[in-house]
Amino acid sequence: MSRKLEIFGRNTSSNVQTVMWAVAELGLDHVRHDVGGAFGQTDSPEFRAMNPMGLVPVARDGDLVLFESCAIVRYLGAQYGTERFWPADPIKRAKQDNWAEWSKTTLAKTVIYDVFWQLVRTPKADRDMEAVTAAAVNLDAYLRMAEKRLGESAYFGGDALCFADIVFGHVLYRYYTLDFDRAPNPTIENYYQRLTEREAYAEHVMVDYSSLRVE
Ligand SMILES: N[C@@H](CCC(=O)N[C@@H](CS)C(=O)NCC(=O)O)C(=O)O
Repeated sequence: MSRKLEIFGRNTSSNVQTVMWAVAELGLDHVRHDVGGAFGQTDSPEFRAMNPMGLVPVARDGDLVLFESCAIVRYLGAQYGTERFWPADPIKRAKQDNWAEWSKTTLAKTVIYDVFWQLVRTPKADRDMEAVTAAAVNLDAYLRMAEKRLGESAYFGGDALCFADIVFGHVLYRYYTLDFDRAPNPTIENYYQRLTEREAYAEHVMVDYSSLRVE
């Protein structure tokens, strides 16, 4: 079996983008296969053997097959990350992982399921705009929590990007490009601006999602 890292998943998936951004920041030799969405293939027995959920992303690294975007990012960090990206000290790492887990389960969940799905993937007539308004209030509160932390250092790990920034930062592209009312938050806006200046972020996260739009 080839040892080259393989990522399975279409580039328009925010969860695939999380993984691909990490792959690019770590400079890993890899190949990405277009799977999922219009590309299909997620119901094939071969794919289900890799991810019984039939979802992207999946990563294959030699004999190791992984699903769940954050588990993949953590693996890449542990296997290939620099000390700044994935600290060896469990306490230092846990303090960052705290924010990574929160970003995935609270922040990204709200942006993707309560806003993105309503505004992009739901026909206009069926959109629940009250849910979007409620989500915007929650997101303002969540980002003020992150603001407190990011007011202390440029990134979650200090002055360099770490794995927690990948999980937190990937969803900001959709947050800032979706058409809904956002409360101002200069600290997070400044952080996002710095991400957009990173080549890996621009290539793998700032991906046009108009092909997913239903009217
Ligand atoms: N918790 C999973 C969620 C994976 C997921 O929901 N993937 C979506 C794309 S973002 C998917 O596979 N949708 C079906 C498809 O693309 O065919 C993760 O973080 O990897």
